[in-house]
Amino acid sequence: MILFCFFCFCFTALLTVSSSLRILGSSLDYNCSEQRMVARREHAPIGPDWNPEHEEVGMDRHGLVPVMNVTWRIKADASIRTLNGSELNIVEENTNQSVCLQFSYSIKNLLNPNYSRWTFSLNEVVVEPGYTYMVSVFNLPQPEIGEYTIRKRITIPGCGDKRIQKVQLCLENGSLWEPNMSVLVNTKPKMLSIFVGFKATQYSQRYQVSIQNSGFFYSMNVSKENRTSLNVTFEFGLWQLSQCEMFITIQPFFIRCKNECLSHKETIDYCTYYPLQTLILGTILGLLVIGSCLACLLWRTFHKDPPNTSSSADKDQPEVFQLQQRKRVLIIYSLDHALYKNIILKLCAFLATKCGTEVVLDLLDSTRLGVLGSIQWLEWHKEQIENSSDKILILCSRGVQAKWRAMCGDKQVFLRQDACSFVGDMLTPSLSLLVPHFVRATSFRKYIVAYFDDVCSEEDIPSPFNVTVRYKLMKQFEEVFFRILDTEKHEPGRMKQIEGLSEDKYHQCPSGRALRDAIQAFHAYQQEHPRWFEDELMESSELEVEENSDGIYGSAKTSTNLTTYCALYHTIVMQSC
Ligand SMILES: *[C@@H]1O[C@H](CO)[C@@H](O)[C@H](O)[C@H]1NC(C)=O
Ligand SMILES: *[C@@H]1O[C@H](CO)[C@@H](O)[C@H](O)[C@H]1NC(C)=O
Ligand SMILES: *[C@@H]1O[C@H](CO)[C@@H](O)[C@H](O)[C@H]1NC(C)=O
Ligand SMILES: *[C@@H]1O[C@H](CO)[C@@H](O)[C@H](O)[C@H]1NC(C)=O
Ligand SMILES: *[C@@H]1O[C@H](CO)[C@@H](O)[C@H](O)[C@H]1NC(C)=O
Ligand SMILES: *[C@@H]1O[C@H](CO)[C@@H](O)[C@H](O)[C@H]1NC(C)=O
Ligand SMILES: *[C@@H]1O[C@H](CO)[C@@H](O)[C@H](O)[C@H]1NC(C)=O
Ligand SMILES: *[C@@H]1O[C@H](CO)[C@@H](O)[C@H](O)[C@H]1NC(C)=O
Ligand SMILES: *[C@@H]1O[C@H](CO)[C@@H](O)[C@H](O)[C@H]1NC(C)=O
Ligand SMILES: *[C@@H]1O[C@H](CO)[C@@H](O)[C@H](O)[C@H]1NC(C)=O
Ligand SMILES: *[C@@H]1O[C@H](CO)[C@@H](O)[C@H](O)[C@H]1NC(C)=O
Ligand SMILES: CC(=O)N[C@H]1CO[C@H](CO)[C@@H](O)[C@@H]1O
Repeated sequence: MILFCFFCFCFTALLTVSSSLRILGSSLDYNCSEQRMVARREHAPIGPDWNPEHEEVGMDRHGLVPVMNVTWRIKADASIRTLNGSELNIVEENTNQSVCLQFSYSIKNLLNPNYSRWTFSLNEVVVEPGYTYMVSVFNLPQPEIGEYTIRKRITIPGCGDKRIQKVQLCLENGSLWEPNMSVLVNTKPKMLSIFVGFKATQYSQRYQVSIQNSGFFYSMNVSKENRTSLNVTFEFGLWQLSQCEMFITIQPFFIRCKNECLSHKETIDYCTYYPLQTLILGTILGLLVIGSCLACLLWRTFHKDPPNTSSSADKDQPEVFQLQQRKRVLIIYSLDHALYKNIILKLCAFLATKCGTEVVLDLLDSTRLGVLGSIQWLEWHKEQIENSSDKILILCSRGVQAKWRAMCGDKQVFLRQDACSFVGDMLTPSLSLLVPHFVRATSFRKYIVAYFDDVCSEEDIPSPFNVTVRYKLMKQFEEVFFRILDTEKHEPGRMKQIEGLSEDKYHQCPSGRALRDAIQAFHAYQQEHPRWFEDELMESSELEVEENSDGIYGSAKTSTNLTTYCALYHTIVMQSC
């Protein structure tokens, strides 16, 4: 027989300060220290033991709070006749809050009428999730010497545990909230809208929904009011996005955890929603048709101030969020050598950290490149740039000149670094896409042609770019940066300067120093290996393997039709000169 010692017992209780550790149904707190009901005796009962089958932790019957039941058994021993009761102590380990109860009873028979051991239980001691309690029980009276106390530690699980997660306290802490977030991505021309829907819970009135990636962070607050599900929609211009991955977070504000509640996160890859663009081919053919009027446009561009395209482009930008726009620059280059690649990467780091410019580089955008493929990737960025004040920086080098000549019918070049790179040669498709665009008067301002004069020379600049300013890096880096900013360095009556970008100062910051070291390293290598470029060229025999693999030469094929364009271009240049 189990005797439930729940409040119907005659026990001695002393009132102390209120605490969260208490016995349900009672407003009393219990403390035995003042009154020892039974003095120590020579003939004392031996200790009790725990009932191993007993579930200790659960909810109270109203489902409001977590509770603990403590159950112990009396050993069927002759000393049972001296038994006068039991004392139970529960101490919370961190705060030493305690409850102590004395139970008074006497037993004549070794076993209860059911022929099993006498069992006592204190039910529904209110406890806190995550707290640890030391529970101890001994029988009364205690022996004169020593003690027969049994002890155990009971750790109450957190709200995540099935046994207690439904208690009010845990619900108010968000333990059962499943937002069941649904995300819908909608692509419109130049726009991306992201719908986030989720289930609200009665215990949190407010929710903060945010979306972010490395470049931006937007958030919206929504109130539940009397709805059961909520939704928010974010809208972006595609130009705002530099990474495929975005993180959506729903932060609830529950009654109990307030600002520290667990948030729910989801990652989306919007690139997978982006429809494939029409192929570059159409663009090129279209441009060839326009080609007949290129000569006069080119001529005009050459002889008057570049037109201001940025003002009209700005209008196209979505105004959903007033985000201060960072200047963005797409870098076109050739992977001539591992050391040259290092220069490019260091330049990107310098542009990003020192100049606050957003850099678009194939090597750093592998996810999107993988999704879109090289042609679509370029086409996409070109479109972005056309519709904004962003710029394209063309870095000329031996490889750029060689590949341009190959496009115009010279010997094909295949560089080792291209073969190693996951995207292959990006320069050839870039040139075939950009050169026709470049010669259009309105696009003139978008292009900045430059080369590192320590490791490249003016001869490395493909002839289409002869008509424009060709900047030497890092000597004229400041001018390049002014071009990126769309500002004139020289204005009537004054000359602007930016601190720390001049040739003798740029390496004073860590990213600038890394860039200078990279340039010097390649320069030194070139001194030692005058035939470095030839060494980087791959023989056609080495290429057999690559021919079959996709990617690299797929794009080269597109460019063969540019040969027509080369011829056309040469005639234009000659006419205009
Ligand atoms: C004795 O045990 C039976 C079955 O286990 C139970 O139904 C009954 O209530 C018990 N008797 C007492 C007095 O507890
Ligand atoms: C028990 O009560 C006495 C007097 O009320 C008090 O001095 C003592 O600190 C209490 N003990 C505990 C463990 O709360
Ligand atoms: C505690 O005892 C009560 C009364 O017998 C019972 O209803 C409840 O389920 C027990 N709780 C646990 C966690 O065993
Ligand atoms: C048990 O305690 C009561 C007082 O509560 C006392 O009268 C009685 O003698 C005690 N019995 C034994 C066996 O100690
Ligand atoms: C709790 O009691 C133990 C032993 O009595 C003591 O060592 C410890 O410092 C106490 N902790 C607090 C928080 O009072
Ligand atoms: C989540 O929502 C979907 C559809 O909106 C529904 O089919 C599913 O059962 C929901 N899941 C949960 C756990 O509510
Ligand atoms: C949303 O609520 C949070 C927390 O109260 C606050 O910090 C933030 O500024 C709010 N955001 C907006 C957009 O109102
Ligand atoms: C709650 O819903 C009722 C209709 O169901 C509507 O009349 C009331 O305005 C709503 N309250 C709030 C605070 O939105
Ligand atoms: C989004 O929430 C609005 C109310 O804020 C509601 O009218 C609309 O139906 C919801 N849309 C969806 C798709 O759930
Ligand atoms: C309530 O939620 C917060 C945040 O998830 C958690 O840190 C805390 O432990 C929870 N409280 C309980 C009692 O589980
Ligand atoms: C472009 O300039 C380079 C060197 O500055 C020169 O060798 C080449 O002939 C020029 N090309 C044209 C088409 O003018
Ligand atoms: C894809 C494409 O348009 N290829 C064309 C390239 O040019 C040759 C002749 O110049 C055409 O036959 C191809 O169709």
